[in-house]
Amino acid sequence: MANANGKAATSLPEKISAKANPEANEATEIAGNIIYHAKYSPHFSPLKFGPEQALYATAESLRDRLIQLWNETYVHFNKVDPKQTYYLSMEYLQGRALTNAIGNLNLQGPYADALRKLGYELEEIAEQEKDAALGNGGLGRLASCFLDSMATLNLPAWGYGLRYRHGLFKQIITKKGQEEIPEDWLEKFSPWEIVRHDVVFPVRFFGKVQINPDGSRKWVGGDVVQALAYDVPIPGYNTKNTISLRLWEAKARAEDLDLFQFNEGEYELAAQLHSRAQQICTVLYPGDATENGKLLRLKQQFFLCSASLQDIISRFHERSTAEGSRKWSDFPSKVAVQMNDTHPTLAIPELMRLLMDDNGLGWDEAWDVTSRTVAYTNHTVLPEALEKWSQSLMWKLLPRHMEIIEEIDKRFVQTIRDTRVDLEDKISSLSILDNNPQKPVVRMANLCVVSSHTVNGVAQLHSDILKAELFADYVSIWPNKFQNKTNGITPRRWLRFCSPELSDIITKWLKTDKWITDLDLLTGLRQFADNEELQSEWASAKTANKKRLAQYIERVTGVSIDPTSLFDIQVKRIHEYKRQLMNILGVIYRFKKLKEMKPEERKKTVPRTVMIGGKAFATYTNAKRIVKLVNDVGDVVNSDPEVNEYLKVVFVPNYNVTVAEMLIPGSELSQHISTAGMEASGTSNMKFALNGCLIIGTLDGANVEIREEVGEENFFLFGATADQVPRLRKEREDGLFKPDPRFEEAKQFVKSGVFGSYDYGPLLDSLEGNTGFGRGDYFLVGYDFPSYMDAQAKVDEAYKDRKGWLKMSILSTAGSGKFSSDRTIAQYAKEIWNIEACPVP
Ligand code: NBG
Repeated sequence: MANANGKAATSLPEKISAKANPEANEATEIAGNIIYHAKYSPHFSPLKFGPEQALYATAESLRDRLIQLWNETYVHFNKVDPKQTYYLSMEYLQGRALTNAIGNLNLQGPYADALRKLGYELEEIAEQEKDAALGNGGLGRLASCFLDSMATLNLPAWGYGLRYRHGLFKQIITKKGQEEIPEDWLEKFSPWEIVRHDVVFPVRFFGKVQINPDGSRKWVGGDVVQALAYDVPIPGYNTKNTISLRLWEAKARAEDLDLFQFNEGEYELAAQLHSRAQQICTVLYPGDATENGKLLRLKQQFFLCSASLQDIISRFHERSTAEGSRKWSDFPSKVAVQMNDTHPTLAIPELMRLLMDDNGLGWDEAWDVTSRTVAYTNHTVLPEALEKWSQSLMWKLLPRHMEIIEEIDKRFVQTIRDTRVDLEDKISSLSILDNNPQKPVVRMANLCVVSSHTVNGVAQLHSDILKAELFADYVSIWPNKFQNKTNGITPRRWLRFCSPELSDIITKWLKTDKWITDLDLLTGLRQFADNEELQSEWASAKTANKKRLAQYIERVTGVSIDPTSLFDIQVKRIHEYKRQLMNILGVIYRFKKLKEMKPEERKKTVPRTVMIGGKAFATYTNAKRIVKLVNDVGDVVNSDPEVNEYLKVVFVPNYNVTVAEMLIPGSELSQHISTAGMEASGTSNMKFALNGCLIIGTLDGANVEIREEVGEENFFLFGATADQVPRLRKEREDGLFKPDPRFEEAKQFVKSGVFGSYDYGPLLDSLEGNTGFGRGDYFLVGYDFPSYMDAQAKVDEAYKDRKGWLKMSILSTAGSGKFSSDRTIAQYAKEIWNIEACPVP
């Protein structure tokens, strides 16, 4: 590795002396503090100071400062004792932390200079960091954006999650298509987490319910594992407030090792509980096809809920002793628990249990406290994603909780019978327990709705659909329980830090950088949308980002792409409802037409680079086939000398937060083309729009609101609307669907074998026939294809008008203010949590 002077920087520079200085602000001091950590918080043997050693030492120097702010925040919250929010989520997609921390603390300049003194560029060091990928997709990244906003808005709030040893799998692409390999963020260690050895709670599994002489009940026996807290600091932007993401790790105690058995040579048996504890946090989303897999997932969910609630209650108690006894009825005015989807639903019966069995509250009192404390966010209407747990599994793992759930259900059903005779025939769908003898299950979403004071969807359309369909009957019982909170994204990570070039231009034209925390100010760009000077600066920032992206693509895929071509990107989890298949069929059609053209005709077309990226769930076969198809199409198109000047197709491997930070700033067109009504919100659509990227999309999720904000003339709309979808599916069933010839041509082309010998039959079959599981084009690819292709033709036309395109791009950024997660979180704080800012003085 060469340093700034082109010399190898593998040892510590001797000119700068090691000096502990947690408050260092200035480059030389910071460099001294970095060296101090390299020397005295060693993780490597002493001689070498390569980029990796530099990363850890730099992170630790920054952590010094974060710890200070963090402690101040903790002390301040403790003193003021405000109501606090606890965000419970099985997923966080934090990505890298270094650039974000330096940026939020506004120390870019000094850190860059300090590292240069040590022979390194900041970017080079930042690139050494591994993503913390403790999540799947949008839901996990949303949680991370929310933490950034909570800290920035000085809200008293905590994130709670699990410390998975292996985050979301790494995707590699081989001849066979996608392969998964374990993720390794903790292979060495994470410099950001701090273990709190004093924060440990027992969490029980299995066992039985003991009935005491006074009639009270107690959960006893079974396995007890320990939940140990690892805290990750979440610095706010431009504020002292630094909050915590508390991740639980599962452990067994020393005394749980059976020494006798061990000495008998029965090693596995002796360490049984240790190994069962260890399984809990080994991976994110262990496969749940088997009974064992289901059990492990349920354990994970309960582990998160139980540890977090014990922690929350102990914080509530801490104050009790300080002030004399605190009343339980005050709990909801000190604590707001937000459940990120149904994964943390067990928080409900666990809070009930802790209140009743451990703290002696009666049912009514416990129910009042619980239902005033918890709120639930729904993130999907897809039936397969609405969790239903087998009752027998639940009785086995959580016998006391099942009693409580039964009681909640019984009381709820009774109230309906007593007060709403009109709903009598709806009871079987409204109840929490589905007692279908074939497969008795607990419907987690129903438990959430019945128990929460507030339920929200994540975009206006989605919230409307929840109220009109999924939860319609509940709305008639509790008309005021349902809200909308349109998702948002943090403008720090998703514009300021990932595209410093564009950010500087925005700051220059708005004459302020206040937009970073007040994103609505971006509307101030509208007045300059036609300004040639701004347009030319805008274009040069885009070009720089496109070049950077092109280098990245070449490095990871070997494909060289032309930075002057239109960069068209679709990145998200691979799912049939997101319709990557429609995208690639469109590309296939374009390729075929280009092949048929004469060279001079081709020259008149708009050169395009289509990039598609995303992970397919390991057992989702059709999604994996789509990945394979995109790769096969890329191989053929990119090596076709007649066409590859005009079209390139790249599958971007291992899509994650860091890859997104590279792709989004370099994008010009992005595709958000889900079947209307199926994408609850989408959040990458907001990131692209914020970065001046135009959207081709359906009227789905947050697209609807993005289009409203950026202006319909700046959005390439196509496709059926959500309210048409049921009728279209019906028409298809009735054999009334007439496919567009372009659609047939594209499919036929794949079947002809141009893209290789892989059997795409089963994938293409999903588009054929009129009914049947996995057939009949449930996602309406065929129906929407013609309007999609027409919209793509409009994109090409629009791109030819350079000025027109730049204007649209500027207007897109200018209209993205609404999608700041600061706005979203401010609404949650006011309208759901009832909490207020608590800034550290
Ligand atoms: C996802 C939706 C997205 C949405 C994110 C964040 C789940 C269950 N849902 O559309 O599919 O943007 O949640 O709300 O992951």
